[in-house]
Amino acid sequence: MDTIAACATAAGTGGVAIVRVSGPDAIAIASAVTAGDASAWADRRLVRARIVDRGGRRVDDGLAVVMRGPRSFTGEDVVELHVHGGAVNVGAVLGAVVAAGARLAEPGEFTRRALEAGKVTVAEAEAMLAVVSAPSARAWALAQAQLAGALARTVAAERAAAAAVLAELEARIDFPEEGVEPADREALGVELARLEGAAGALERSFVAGRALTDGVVVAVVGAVNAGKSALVNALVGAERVLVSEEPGTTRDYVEVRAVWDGVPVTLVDTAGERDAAAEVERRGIDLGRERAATADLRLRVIGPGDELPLAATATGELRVASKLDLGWSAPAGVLATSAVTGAGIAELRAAIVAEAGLADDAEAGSAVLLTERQRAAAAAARGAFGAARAGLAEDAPLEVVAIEARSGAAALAALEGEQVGEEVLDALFRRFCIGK
Ligand SMILES: Nc1nc2c(ncn2[C@@H]2O[C@H](COP(=O)(O)OP(=O)(O)OP(=O)(O)O)[C@@H](O)[C@H]2O)c(=O)[nH]1
Ligand SMILES: [Mg+2]
Repeated sequence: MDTIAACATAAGTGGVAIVRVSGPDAIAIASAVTAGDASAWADRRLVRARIVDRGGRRVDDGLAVVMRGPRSFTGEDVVELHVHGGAVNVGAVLGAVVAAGARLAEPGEFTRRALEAGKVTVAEAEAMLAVVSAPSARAWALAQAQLAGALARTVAAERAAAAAVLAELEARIDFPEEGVEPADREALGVELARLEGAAGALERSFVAGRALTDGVVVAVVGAVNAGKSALVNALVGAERVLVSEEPGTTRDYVEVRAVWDGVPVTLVDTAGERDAAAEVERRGIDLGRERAATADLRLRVIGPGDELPLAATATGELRVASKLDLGWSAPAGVLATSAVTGAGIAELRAAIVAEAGLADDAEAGSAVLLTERQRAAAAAARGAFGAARAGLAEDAPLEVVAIEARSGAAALAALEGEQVGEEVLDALFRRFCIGK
């Protein structure tokens, strides 16, 4: 194992920066760059340190601390150099550390070593990433709750329940002469159904987890002149996109960001739809359609005189009537708004947040999935427990039921990050910053 180094604090100008070093040579490297004997430093005690290059010339001065493995974040010997901030100064300190034998770390490599040392689970690493990249206080609180064990406790409880069911099933398989009493069969079925439901609830929690960490993309669509751009401006409370009585004002789609109730929202204002559009406008309409197709939600704006689209409740579509102040009556069941008077705008924001699965702060303190990887594992667990439950109900051989229950338990283990492949880890740690 080689020794890695990176700046653990954000790049740029700052009072203090922390250069982190981890690996078997960390203490020797600390000795070299401080012209001292780091092996004599007490564990986890800051010491004054002058940073020098190989020729003994002063680079910077600050503080240093050694955290000996295995009682460290990575489980290896770790040294932190607290030096002056600033990209050039940090670069010079890192240069001295590398000259003394360290290699620059890859993004997330410290956390990856912590994972390999069994210090954190994959799910915890994912929660750490969500903490450092939280776009709002609400997203941060959610991520901190998972890091503090909200998800781990739930998963541990369900894994224990799954193990108990499996033990029951296996006992029946090993001693078939004892048979399975109908009452036992029913109790096992109830427990498998409960596990299926618990895994399903975890799977669904990702709607909120994703909306809070990644945000939601809302495409604003409708006929030309429906008032889409005016509505976007009203929603964000600022004049961000062009509004005019000229049909076909918006051509390229425009993305406008906002945070409502802690939910990062990207509004995509698109070119209005009309048949008689010239070539450039046509292209703009197509680009808007393509963007809208990948949005989490489409806001269909219906102005006075616009046809009410037939697809009344297309999933992922919210219908809004505009220009309420003109005295027309909006179609039934459609939220009515006015960009001019502001009527219905707050309700529309709330409806968008609710559509994203975050109507109230029900997620607070509970187990919430933060990544697609976790969601897929929860879905696999739900499917497997469901298959086991169905198998039991249909009098399938207990071996078959046990195979499904076992794969449900394995999916719960995978949710926390046991037995996940290298590609999964590569993809995860690529999203980390260097120094984490
Ligand atoms: N009275 C009233 N007029 C509005 C309202 N919203 C928009 N308008 C007017 O309707 C016209 C079209 O508004 P836009 O927001 O540009 O409409 P759009 O749907 O973005 O139009 P395109 O970009 O051309 O597709 C403008 O003259 C606006 O001033 C409203 O709530 N009340
Ligand atoms: Mg427009």
